[in-house]
Amino acid sequence: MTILFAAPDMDAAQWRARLAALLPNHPFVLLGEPLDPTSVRYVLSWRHPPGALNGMPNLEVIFSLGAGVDHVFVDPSLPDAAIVRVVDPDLRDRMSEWVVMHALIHLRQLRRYERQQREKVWADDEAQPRAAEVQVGVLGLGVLGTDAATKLKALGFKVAGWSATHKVLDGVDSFSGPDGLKRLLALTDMLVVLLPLTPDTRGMLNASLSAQLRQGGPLGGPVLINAGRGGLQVEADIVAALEKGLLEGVSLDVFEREPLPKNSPLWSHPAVYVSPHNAAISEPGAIAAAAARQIQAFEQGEPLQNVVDRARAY
Ligand code: NDP
Ligand code: OXD
Repeated sequence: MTILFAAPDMDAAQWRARLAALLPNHPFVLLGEPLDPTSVRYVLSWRHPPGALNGMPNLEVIFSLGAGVDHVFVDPSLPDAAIVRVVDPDLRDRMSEWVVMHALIHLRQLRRYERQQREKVWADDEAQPRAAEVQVGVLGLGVLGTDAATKLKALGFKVAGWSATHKVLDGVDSFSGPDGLKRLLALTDMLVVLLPLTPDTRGMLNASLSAQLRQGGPLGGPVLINAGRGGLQVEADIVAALEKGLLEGVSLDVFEREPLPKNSPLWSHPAVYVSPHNAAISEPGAIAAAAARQIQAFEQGEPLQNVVDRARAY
């Protein structure tokens, strides 16, 4: 019944203390510590080194310590265990706060008014579009995208979404498939991206996508807001689209390389907002408690929740 902690970037001591309190009868071992591989039944993983989970014949569940599981699938020799991801109301709400904040920043031209304040300029002649004039397109209508779409709708934005399967959401138009994506992009003034990183979605925020967004529009041009994963975007294409005027503004929480390299033009571009992959921090106490609850339920014969579909990779 050993729990193996395979998250080299995280504070192992804190996790050990949490799990010892929650599941005192389950030995907690760190990757690299002496271990009987046949005793490992559960793994807590955040970016575990590829191959590190091999040779554990009784491993049943890999708990991702984040909502995204692309870091798990990086391992080409992933053992055949269930993969469970984080679904947490606190994380969901924080993500929607970040999305709503950036939608409003672009709608209300925050950067312009910050500049005016710095320069002590009193100028109120700029047009102020209403949220109801702005069409938001949300890529990914899962746990996070659905909540963000609903909250943007409540603020008055026109909202549509795109997902692998068709959705029925009050007041939110649903698109799916490649043709649905084209149709959504052609309508969209503000693109919010809450997709997982999979072989199908990698690199899709590229030059071709920017060129398909509705040009002009109430914000003067389309805005891109991505908090899904950096691997979804081609940063050179995003910078080029800004230079060509195909994008008017950009907010990014995630990057091709993290930390974002100091020489990235995104840091200082006047139309770009950068945040350090903290749109929605997973609260470790809540995640540990959820994993412990799942382990207890699983051991009483109940099915696991939030299991990842390996074929879809999310
Ligand atoms: P979900 O699995 O609940 O939702 C994923 C959504 O993406 C679903 O609507 C799914 O469609 C859709 N989707 C997946 N692949 C495709 C595709 N090829 N074409 C069209 N739609 C697709 O995930 P969450 O909402 O919980 O999280 C989304 C992502 O957010 C995570 O994977 C993670 O990368 C990121 N994240 C970022 C954080 C941050 O701090 N920046 C924090 C937490 C998560 P369908 O519903 O039809 O299956
Ligand atoms: C993530 C998370 O997947 O923090 O980025 O949960």
